[in-house]
Amino acid sequence: QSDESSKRRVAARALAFVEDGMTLGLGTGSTAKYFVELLAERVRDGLDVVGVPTSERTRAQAESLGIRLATLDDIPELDLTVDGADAFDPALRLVKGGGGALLREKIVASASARMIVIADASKRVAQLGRFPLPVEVNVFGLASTTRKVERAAAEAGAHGPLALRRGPGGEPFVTDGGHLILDCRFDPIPDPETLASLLVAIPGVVEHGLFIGLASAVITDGAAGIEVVER
Ligand code: DER
Repeated sequence: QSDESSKRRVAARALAFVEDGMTLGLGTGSTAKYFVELLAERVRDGLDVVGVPTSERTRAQAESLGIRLATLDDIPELDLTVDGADAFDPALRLVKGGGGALLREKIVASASARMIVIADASKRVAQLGRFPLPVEVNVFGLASTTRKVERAAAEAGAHGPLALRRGPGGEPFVTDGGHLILDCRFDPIPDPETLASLLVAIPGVVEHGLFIGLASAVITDGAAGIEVVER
């Protein structure tokens, strides 16, 4: 299972990829939180970097720690994004979105020359599907979009129940972008590429948590210690 020391170790290892003067995408989640924390220590020691946060909560954390921030409008192309993942497979295909930030995370990752994923051993899977796939949808036409997502998944050989993500009080979870999230228990996901292309063709789907061809490497922490898995 995930443990905090393992998350901190993989976050620390990611710092080795950060060079002075870099523009960085700052990820979201409990592992990325350690990366931002450790990066701030290096900034206090004089490291000169600019960060583009992938969520309001990462922005708040980075700001409070004194990391210089910018937007993708200021810097349309970044050197490196460091972010977590809910699952990664041998081809470094990811499921992301457990923290609800997948849209900005994917926009920032795709604007970066490289994406380094920091993920403890519990995220390593042989096949994607065990972690529910988040699909970010527009609130308009939700029931119709939900049906289309089910049909698209079936066409891609993925089956299972979908659930609207709700907050602690039972209210629908709303993303930084003002959208809703369907958590899709498609287990397994036999053909991620086909599922990804079918999902984005649905008008009410804003984005999905399959990150394919974006991760340059995954830093993970297994029995043999820290391991950098290159694509
Ligand atoms: O929401 C996200 O995509 C996060 O990066 C998530 O995938 C990883 O969060 P964790 O580091 O808290 O497990």
